[in-house]
Amino acid sequence: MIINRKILTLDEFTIQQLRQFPSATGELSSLLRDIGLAAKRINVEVNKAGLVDILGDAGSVNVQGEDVKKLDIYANNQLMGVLKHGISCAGIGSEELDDVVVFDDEVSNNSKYVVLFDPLDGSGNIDVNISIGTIFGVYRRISELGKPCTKEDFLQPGNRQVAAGYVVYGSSTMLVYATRRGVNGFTLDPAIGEFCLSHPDIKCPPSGRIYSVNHGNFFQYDEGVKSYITACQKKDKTNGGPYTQRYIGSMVADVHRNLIKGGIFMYPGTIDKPKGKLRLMYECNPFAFITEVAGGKATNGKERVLDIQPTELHQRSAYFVGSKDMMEELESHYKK
Ligand code: AHM
Repeated sequence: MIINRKILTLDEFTIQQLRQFPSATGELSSLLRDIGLAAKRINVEVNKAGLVDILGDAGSVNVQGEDVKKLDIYANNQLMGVLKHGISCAGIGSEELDDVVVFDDEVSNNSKYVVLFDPLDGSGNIDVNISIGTIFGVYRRISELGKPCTKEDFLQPGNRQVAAGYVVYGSSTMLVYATRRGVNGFTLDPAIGEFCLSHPDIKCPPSGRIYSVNHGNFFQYDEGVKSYITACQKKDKTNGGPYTQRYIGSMVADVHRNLIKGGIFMYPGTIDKPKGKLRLMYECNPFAFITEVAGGKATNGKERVLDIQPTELHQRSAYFVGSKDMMEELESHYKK
């Protein structure tokens, strides 16, 4: 009799990982399972977006000065809810909220972690049925256990993340998370409502043939970026011909594709916005962590993203992330 290969669910996988560390408390595994639960709830609403009256602006403007969509608020509340009621999280910071939320109760004050997240990235694409995503970074708090967490717990450089991940709501829904031990991807099986391990030990190919950038801003970019983009277009037959340009405008989907296939994603600063558009704490740091664990690189054009000391929660950063060799070629154009 042939017995089907065992499919590991997210919960089974995190428990197996935990067993390798007899002294581990299970708080991180529990936190990842909480985020998985929120992701499933968000997924249900994202899938209904074309059917129910949930589309459109909620009528408010977030701290970045952008219109807030109803699904953004829903996703934010789901994540906040699971993390507040779980046992692992002392507080959260969200792209949608002006300030951090400290869960000041007995369990939370004794929890080891704080989480920063962008509940629904690429939400401008909801109305047109294009993939969107959730991004999160997990930090061990530096304030004293037993007391409420503090702002300093959140303003840590990305290299202090203990885990980071994202969910892409696409042709299938996937949750990918990284710890320092590796990156693993889980696809949601709608039949059983579980994330199942589908992409074990993801490695970012050292090189690729895809570059992702908003070409409309080309003349606003600095010379290093323009020179690299031109080089991507001028690759000749000896090195496989010009690279392919792919830009969805939904970072989770763009970076996910490049992580799997090999490629580079760029959101450079422009003349008008020298720090670009993307948020260091909610978008850049989690993907920098995931990509580095997978073997790739992430910089702001000058320094490693994970080494930037944040000064404010909502700060922006120019951003380049992807396959190691492609990132190094970009850096050589910057040096020139
Ligand atoms: P959002 O926070 O409004 O969703 O914006 C973030 C998104 C990223 O997912 C994407 O890479 C970028 O904005 C696209 O911006 P642009 O349209 O300027 O190229």
